[in-house]
Amino acid sequence: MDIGTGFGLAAAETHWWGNASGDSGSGNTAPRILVNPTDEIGARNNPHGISNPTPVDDAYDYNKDRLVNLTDQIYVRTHTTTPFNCVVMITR
Ligand SMILES: [Ca+2]
Ligand SMILES: [Ca+2]
Repeated sequence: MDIGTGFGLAAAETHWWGNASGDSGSGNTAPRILVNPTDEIGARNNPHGISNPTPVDDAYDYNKDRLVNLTDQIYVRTHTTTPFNCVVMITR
C-alpha cells in the first residue's frame, strides 16, 4: 500500500503486510518466515494450561486461546510452509 504524502512523512512510504500463522519467530532464515518443526517444538517445550494461562502475545499460543498445548502443535503441523510457499520479507 502506498501511503504517499499527507501523513507527515518526509517521503512516500510503501508497506507490505503478510501473515505467517503458526510462526513463533524462531527457525527462520531471513528473508523467509517459515512455519516448521521449530515452531511446533517451541509449543511443545513451553506448555500453558488453565492454571497458568499465557499472556495474549505468547509466541507459541497460535490459536490465541491463552493455552499452549497439543492444539497449537497440531496447528503448526497442519500449516507448515516451505521456502517455496512461505512469507518472504521484502526489502528495497
Ligand atoms: Ca518459524
Ligand atoms: Ca493455544
